[in-house]
Amino acid sequence: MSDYSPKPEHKFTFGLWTVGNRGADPFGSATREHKTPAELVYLLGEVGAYGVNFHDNDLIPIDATPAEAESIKKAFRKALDDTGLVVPMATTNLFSDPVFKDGAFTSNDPQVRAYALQKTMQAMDLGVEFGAKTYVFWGGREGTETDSSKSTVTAIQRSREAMNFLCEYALHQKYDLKFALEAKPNEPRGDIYNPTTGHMLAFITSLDHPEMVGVNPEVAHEQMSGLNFMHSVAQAWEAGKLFHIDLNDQYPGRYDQDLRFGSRDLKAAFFLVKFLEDVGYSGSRHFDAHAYRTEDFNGVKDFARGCMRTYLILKEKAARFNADPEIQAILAEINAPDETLTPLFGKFSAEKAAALQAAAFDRTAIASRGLQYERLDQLTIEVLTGVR
Ligand code: DIG
Ligand code: MN
Ligand code: MN
Repeated sequence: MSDYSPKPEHKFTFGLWTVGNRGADPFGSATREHKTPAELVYLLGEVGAYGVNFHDNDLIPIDATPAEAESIKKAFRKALDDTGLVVPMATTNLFSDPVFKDGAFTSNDPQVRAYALQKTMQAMDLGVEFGAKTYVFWGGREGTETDSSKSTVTAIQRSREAMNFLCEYALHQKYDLKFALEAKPNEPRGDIYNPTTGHMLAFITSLDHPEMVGVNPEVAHEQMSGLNFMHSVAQAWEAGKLFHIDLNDQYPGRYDQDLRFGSRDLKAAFFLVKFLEDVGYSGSRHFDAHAYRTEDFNGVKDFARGCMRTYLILKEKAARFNADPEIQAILAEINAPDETLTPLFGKFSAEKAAALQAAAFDRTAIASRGLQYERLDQLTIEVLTGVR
């Protein structure tokens, strides 16, 4: 039996808001009691997590007095010291308070936009204080329930102005921080600007400091848009922009479910884990998910253990796939180069263009080739189901 127990080198992290989620939903109140940040750190230490992340107000309530804030931070710091957990990522809650009802950076109210900058700078200070090196921006209210309210172009320009300002703040403070933008198509009814990772990648190119900014794709969010999550992650990776990742699971066509990792689409989760391990992704494996509302805190620990254990099981399955002789033989055969054509690919030249234009292609013969993808996918299923 392999060892599927989490270790620090696996870099499994959870947000305070994930294991601290109290099981409420739009049609039902909380089913679990409140836990303090320190209590949640001890819980994560018990299940074997590597790190813990937070929104500013997960740690320090928005109306806490300075004395209360210091007391909370002291207890949190002690819990980190006692458990050895680190804080790789921090972020700002720019969505829960009613002041953000029309968004934060994109709000029509300049007071809100100014307050959002102030709150974010303070939250960046807090994150850096606890060692965060990645700063996530998720615009839970950066959108509209009616497009009669504001110009989309203006909203995008406000987003860009805010991101440029905050990049400059990080540089001014000499913070060792990278920004990771997290997309989501809607929350809950309003349409969110920059709704997918692809939109975020395009947006980043328009910033003053694009080198500081990457993406934090989340499984559920891309799948809410009907997209192949691993493809979004691969495109971000190929662009050098996969700065963080939010792992969970999601049924298509549903509102954001933040389910335990791998609990719904095991095949998609397999191809994601295979990709991350094949390319040597070295960032946090952050589970932005929460337990079923039916669970007590033993169930919450089961949820957290399940996220990490499934990741490790799929990591082992990916190694089996890569070592399977029949799978690798098929892949080698269907990816074989054609030495007569190899010189014609790559950078353009007039000679290459002339040779390609003069070449004869037997479309019927080419089209008649069978590619063995049914066999390949069946072998994948058999690796996943443990019969190979
Ligand atoms: C929701 O998917 C968002 C918020 O929980 C948080 O801002 C971000 C960080 O992972 N994910
Ligand atoms: Mn989510
Ligand atoms: Mn997320």
